[in-house]
Amino acid sequence: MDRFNIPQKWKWFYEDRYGIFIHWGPYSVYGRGEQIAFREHLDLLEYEKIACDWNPKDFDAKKWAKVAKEAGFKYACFTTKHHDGYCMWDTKLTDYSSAKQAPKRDFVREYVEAFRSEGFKIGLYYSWMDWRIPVYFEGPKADKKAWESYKQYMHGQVEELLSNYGKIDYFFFDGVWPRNAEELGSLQLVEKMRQLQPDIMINDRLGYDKNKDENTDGGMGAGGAANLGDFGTPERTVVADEFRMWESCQVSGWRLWGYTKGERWLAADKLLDILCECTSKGGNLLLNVGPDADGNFPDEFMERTLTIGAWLKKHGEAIYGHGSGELTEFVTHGYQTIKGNNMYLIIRFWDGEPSLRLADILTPVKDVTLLTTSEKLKFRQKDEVLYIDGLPKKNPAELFPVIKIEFEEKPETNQWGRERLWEGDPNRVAAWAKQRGTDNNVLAVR
Ligand code: FHN
Repeated sequence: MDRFNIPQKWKWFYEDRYGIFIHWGPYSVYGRGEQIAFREHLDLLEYEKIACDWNPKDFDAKKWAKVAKEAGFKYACFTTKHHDGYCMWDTKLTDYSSAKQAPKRDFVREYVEAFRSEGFKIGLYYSWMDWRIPVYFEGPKADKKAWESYKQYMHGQVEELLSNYGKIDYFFFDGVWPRNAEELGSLQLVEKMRQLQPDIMINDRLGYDKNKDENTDGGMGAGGAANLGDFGTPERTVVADEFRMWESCQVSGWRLWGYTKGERWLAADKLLDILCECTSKGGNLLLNVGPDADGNFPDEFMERTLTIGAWLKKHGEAIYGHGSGELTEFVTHGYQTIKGNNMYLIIRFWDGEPSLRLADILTPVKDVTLLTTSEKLKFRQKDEVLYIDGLPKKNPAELFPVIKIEFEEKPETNQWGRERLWEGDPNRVAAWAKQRGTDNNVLAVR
């Protein structure tokens, strides 16, 4: 049973689990991330010249889509316009676009068609913020006319993106700071978006609540609002949203989202660890890549994500299609994920012991398999503890081996299993301690 009451039209998001985030634009020419203009306080006219001359020679969205599919991604999100204001589609509302400048191409159309043809759900990213527009930062009070004109520009561009590119499944707003939902007119825009794309999912970066003036951003004004949007967007962190679906967006390098020359990279096992942590907590991972100025995915990104793709080919049932996260405490071995009557033990640390002990399991077990090798494993249950025997000494997987436990029915745990460390009723810890006694000297018979 899903933790949230998810409408059928959005089940794909909850079950696909793993998306590719593509940050690409003229900033890739500099090779120091997507925020270079702001972070290095560049002259915006100089930046604009570089941006207008930018003309990637290798960009091939079909190639991107094939790599992403092989890597096990199930949906994609592409930056149509980042904070620099450069538009990656044939917008009628400005000439600062890939269609009107050097490339003379509609990159959004090429991305949508290529990824849709490979079976991906299609996401578009759009930044409210545009560093070229002073009134975005001065706000409506400073110049009502200029504000209204920019608001119409933003709304008009989102309507273009949702009218001219077929079915769009998912929309990722970004760059809210310092505006609020009322100023952005985001709720009115959401209504229009749902008319244009009735099944679309829209994220939470719709503006701060002007009453709370909450600044819940994950960085340069993400503006994730707790009470707006169809899904939460914890950034660079894995924090389960209590009341709605959520997706953690993460960089695959150490820091920046846009292409970075000389980038340091997170290792494949660390990236897989983040994916498993998201799934075990009942959420998604949107993992980022910043293609270079010519439109190539960095080799280091492909190497790591194709390794994860190979792992997913064998172990994907432990990640895709899940309705809930871990049942009991498993941090000393790795992660648990649950799907129907099955529990998957994703083992981060292979200790080489012949048996694995899993406490607080109430439901009878039918079968246990080492998914990595498909070999059946012996098991026994006694006093709410499951013992799995016959484990190989050497780690059977290049990354994380997985043990699949098939229960007679949906697995259940007891009170201890339901509560988490240092939370809940401290008396449960006291009751556990009393089982030993109260004397602070050694009581164990040896
Ligand atoms: O400022 C942006 C940043 O460049 C990047 O696009 C991330 C991705 O979620 N969002 C903002 C920082 O929160």
